[in-house]
Amino acid sequence: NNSGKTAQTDSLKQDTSKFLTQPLISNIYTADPSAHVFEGKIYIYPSHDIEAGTPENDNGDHFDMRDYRILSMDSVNGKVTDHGVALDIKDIPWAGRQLWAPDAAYKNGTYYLYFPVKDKNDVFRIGVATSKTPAGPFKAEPQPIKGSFSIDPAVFTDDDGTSYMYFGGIWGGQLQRWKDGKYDANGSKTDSQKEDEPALTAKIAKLSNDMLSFAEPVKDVIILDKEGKPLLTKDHDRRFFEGAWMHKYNGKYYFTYSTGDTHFLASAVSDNPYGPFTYQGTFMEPVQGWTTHHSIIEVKGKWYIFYHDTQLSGKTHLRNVKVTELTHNADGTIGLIKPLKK
Ligand code: FUB
Repeated sequence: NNSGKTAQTDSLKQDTSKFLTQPLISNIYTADPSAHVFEGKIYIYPSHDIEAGTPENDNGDHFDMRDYRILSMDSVNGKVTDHGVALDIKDIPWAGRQLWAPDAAYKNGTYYLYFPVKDKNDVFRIGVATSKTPAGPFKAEPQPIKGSFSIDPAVFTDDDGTSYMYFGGIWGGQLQRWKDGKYDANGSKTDSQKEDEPALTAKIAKLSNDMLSFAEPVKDVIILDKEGKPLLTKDHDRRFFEGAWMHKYNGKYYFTYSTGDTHFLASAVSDNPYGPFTYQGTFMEPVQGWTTHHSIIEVKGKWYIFYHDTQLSGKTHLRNVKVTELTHNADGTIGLIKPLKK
């Protein structure tokens, strides 16, 4: 989420009847909710939005978050517990600024918190921290994950126990500045500049058995249209922007993501976790706020999407997390969600 632009819908702030759902908590601002069922409860790993006083710009500098707080619920409509600070930026040795959208995973008695933060050279990298309990506190590894870059890690563990990290985000997420494994500080601030060529892609890498490093070189997550052609840079309604998530339903891999400046959540499907994925369509219309960022989980046989908007503040950088049910249609697409009542 990188723009100073304010969505038209911001005028709806505070009018609760206009919203499909209500914020899960209102004592703090939260965004980018990555939800998981751990130890029989729903745990939510969000960004913790604050009024840092950092001026707004197209790089998203106003998203100047400094710690993570983890939430949990016994059930989807149950009471929400705020577990307090799980990781503070001052305890991440290599961090510079901006703790953005995290995710979490569990393996062999350890919980892993994955997080993007700019290093001391102002380049986004992805770090990992560990804990014996899902709500932390988490202890950060001394260095970022080797070979990691950009933002928005989403870790998916397949039925065979293999874990993969999907990641990346363009514009303020810096993905467009990485070519051939090197960062170009003078590169584009937005998309690739080649409008008629394949769009920039999210990235994927299998994780090592100890979940602390990439087990293979980073690969592209290709999204094809129904004719089998890659989505193009100029196709802002459909191309990947940020906020990847993976879920498996009926044996198919659903890669879901935000289209950023066009404000949609979109899905693409494959028989393989690496893709290529075939674009299916938009499954969530724009929220109040610049964009949303989501996760999808199954709880007791029903599917839910966790997402955010700016209902409580009306301000782009002070968001609140929400949840609503998600459905899979008989044709394999995801049912369209309208977060604002018209
Ligand atoms: O919260 C900061 C950034 O905004 C996230 O990393 C993006 O996905 C967007 O939600």
